[in-house]
Amino acid sequence: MAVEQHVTYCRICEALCGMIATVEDGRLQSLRPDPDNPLSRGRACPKGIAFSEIQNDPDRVLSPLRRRPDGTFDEVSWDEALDDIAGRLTRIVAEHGGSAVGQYFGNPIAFGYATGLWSGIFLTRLGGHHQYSSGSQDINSRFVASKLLYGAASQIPFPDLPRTDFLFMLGANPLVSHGSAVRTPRIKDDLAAITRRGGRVVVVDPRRTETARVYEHLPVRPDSDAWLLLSMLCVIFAEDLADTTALAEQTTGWRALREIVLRYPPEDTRNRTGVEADVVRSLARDFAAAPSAVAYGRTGACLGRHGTLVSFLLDALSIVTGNLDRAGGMLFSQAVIPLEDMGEKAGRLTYDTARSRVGDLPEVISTYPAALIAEEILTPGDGQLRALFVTAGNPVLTVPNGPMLEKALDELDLLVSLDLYVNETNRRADYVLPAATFLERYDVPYSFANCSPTVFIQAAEPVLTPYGQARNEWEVFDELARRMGLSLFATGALERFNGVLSWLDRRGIGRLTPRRVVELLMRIGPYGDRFGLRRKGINPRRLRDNPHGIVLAEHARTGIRADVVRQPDGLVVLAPKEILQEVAGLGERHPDNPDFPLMAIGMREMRSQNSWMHNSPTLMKGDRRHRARVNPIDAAAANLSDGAAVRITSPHGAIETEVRITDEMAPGTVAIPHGWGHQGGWQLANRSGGANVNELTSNAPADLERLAGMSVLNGIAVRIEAIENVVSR
Ligand SMILES: Nc1nc2c(c(=O)[nH]1)N[C@H]1C(S)=C(S)[C@@H](COP(=O)(O)OP(=O)(O)OC[C@H]3O[C@@H](n4cnc5c(=O)[nH]c(N)nc54)[C@H](O)[C@@H]3O)O[C@H]1N2
Ligand SMILES: Nc1nc2c(c(=O)[nH]1)N[C@H]1C(S)=C(S)[C@@H](COP(=O)(O)OP(=O)(O)OC[C@H]3O[C@@H](n4cnc5c(=O)[nH]c(N)nc54)[C@H](O)[C@@H]3O)O[C@H]1N2
Ligand code: SF4
Ligand SMILES: [Mo]
Repeated sequence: MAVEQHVTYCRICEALCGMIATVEDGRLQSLRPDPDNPLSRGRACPKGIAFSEIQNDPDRVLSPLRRRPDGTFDEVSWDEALDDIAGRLTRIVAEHGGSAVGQYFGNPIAFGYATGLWSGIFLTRLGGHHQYSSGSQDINSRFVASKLLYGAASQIPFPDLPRTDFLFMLGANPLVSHGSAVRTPRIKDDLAAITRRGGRVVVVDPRRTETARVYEHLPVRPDSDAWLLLSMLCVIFAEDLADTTALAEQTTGWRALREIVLRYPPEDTRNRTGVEADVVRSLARDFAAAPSAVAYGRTGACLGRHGTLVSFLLDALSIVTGNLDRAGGMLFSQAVIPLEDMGEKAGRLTYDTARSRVGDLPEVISTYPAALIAEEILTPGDGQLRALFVTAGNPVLTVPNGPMLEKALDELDLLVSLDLYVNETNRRADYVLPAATFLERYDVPYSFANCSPTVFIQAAEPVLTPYGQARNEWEVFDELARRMGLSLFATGALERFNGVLSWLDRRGIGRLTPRRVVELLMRIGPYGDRFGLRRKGINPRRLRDNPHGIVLAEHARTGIRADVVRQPDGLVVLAPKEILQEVAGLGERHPDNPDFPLMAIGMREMRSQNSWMHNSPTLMKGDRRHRARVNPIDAAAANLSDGAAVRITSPHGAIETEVRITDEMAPGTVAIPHGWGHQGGWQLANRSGGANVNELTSNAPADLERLAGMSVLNGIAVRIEAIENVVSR
């Protein structure tokens, strides 16, 4: 028997930990952490190790499935599936135009280089505009803040963790999430090192999280961060703690920002945030006085009613204190593979160049809020959505108002999904097409991998031949185009993507594959070998010879603001009109309602990954159940005991689940994990119970965050009641 060891890396979350795969006769035996990966150095989390159970899952979809009228699936050949899909798409486009076709791509797309690229080109080639992603439930508010500040939506500045003296962390729980929009696989060590060298880590969170427990916890009312940050900035300006030299050199509009924030002294925002004024004052002073400091936020910053504003103000805090673009502060992300740079240069990473048909919300990098999909399907008229691809996503569980979306999907003329499983979304699909796992494909990371304090690159060859009939997603889109008689690279299709592909195409480099594209970009990028002109530069061969990855620079570059900011004179814009308006409208939509006295927020669990790892026996071992976390005071008020079955009701829906009573929650606040309540082809997940928290959230256009069209998933008004006849176990 041939037993092989392959060096690879995990692509479940942004840490991208190095892994060693043991393969025997073409089957994966196990995964273990790679001790020789320079960044993760032998660390991985339980999900990474347990991915072997996803790879080998008997419930995995391994051949194309076609849905019968009774809702069950038949296995069909790729040819049958692709011919039928191509034929139906051709008819839909002929009858209704390309604008009737759309796609939703989910979170796992961010961890491969090819799928997003090719599926996007395919949709553009058809003339489709209905582009949606998990981003509107995750990070689009961050992109918009970056567009407003730096003129570049893809510019995601990140904390220089190895060198900072003060990390102000708001709405992130990296000891569980392993870091998002900052790539540091050993984030536990990185945080510990900050306090070890005498620095501080302050965690602003309504819940005393796993991270908050280890560091300084500042509890805050859900969805009140905008007021907290305005007050911190107010103190910094009012007490002359701002670094006006840096402001004059790096920014425009800071005086206008100062004027606005001076209206929010901490004494006035206390009722909103629940944070005492003297606490805000000393925090602001300490942050400004620290030798270096950085403010960082993630989903807890992005998913409230003012997600774009909060992301903006977090950056402003670092900038105003002179901590932008310097060691220990907030660093600009910089690509090794400059795909986004090309997009920025070509002006393709747009914001608000168009508005949605339903809801009048802005486009963010050519995507619209996924919360609108249901209404876009159900609303007749020009541009009505009639055919949808769902690639690596499960929006019925992850997008607000899952039940409405689920019903709307049935109204589509064609629903096609590429996935590893039959999930709660694609069980409604006409076709479920088996996708290759990350171990079955070549990869090299870009996008979020650019948010790395250490500049690093690693490419991974496939570890396994795809199981069954699984295929790379990009090849499926390539093949569909071929069967529809379309050339993906004819004029027009490239418009959205940037000049680079047409540039490559014009140079006649042969058949364009995504791998060719990234390898070319890598070679002409800032660390590339320029086809031999730069002797130490990287090229595909060097990556192959160094499978554990290559450290390109110990520290990400500083002093690059003028090169990366795409605003006039390379200056950061601190008072864009969108933000001024947003501040002016603060509080207009505060959901005070005596029928719903509690505020629900989200939480992530160590052994879950959004909705899709609940079929792994190892991860589901022990007492794994869906439980809402409730403070003892609120539990007593509702007469709940620990483990009680409860009904949680919001103005938009109701779910039934169980409670865990814990003082890690502040009174008045409830935390509910998302991604539960399964009814797919994953049998263990189905048996594990729980409920879909997105039955409580709203998809009404008026309820979405205004600047980025973000789903509001935190700060949901709810009430909680015991269910007398306890649900059977
Ligand atoms: N209430 C609430 N809702 C939330 C959140 C929250 O905090 N609260 N968080 C939001 C966030 S941050 C996110 S990112 C979204 C996630 O939203 P989604 O991306 O819609 O959902 P996932 O659960 O990540 O589903 C991923 C799907 O991809 C499949 N998959 C995994 N790997 C691959 C692959 O390599 N190829 C293919 N083709 N398929 C693959 C899985 O089987 C699964 O069906 O959820 C959001 N929803
Ligand atoms: N184990 C595990 N890891 C994951 C995932 C997973 O599902 N499981 N998902 C991955 C994905 S898709 C993402 S996007 C990242 C997310 O990475 P993180 O954002 O670091 O993860 P969360 O645990 O959601 O942290 C958000 C925090 O915000 C807090 N919060 C909620 N509302 C508010 C608020 O109004 N104000 C403030 N200040 N805080 C608030 C929550 O209590 C929570 O602790 O994690 C990734 N990593
Ligand atoms: S933290 Fe876990 S899930 Fe994320 S990349 Fe590392 S091993 Fe994979
Ligand atoms: Mo996410």
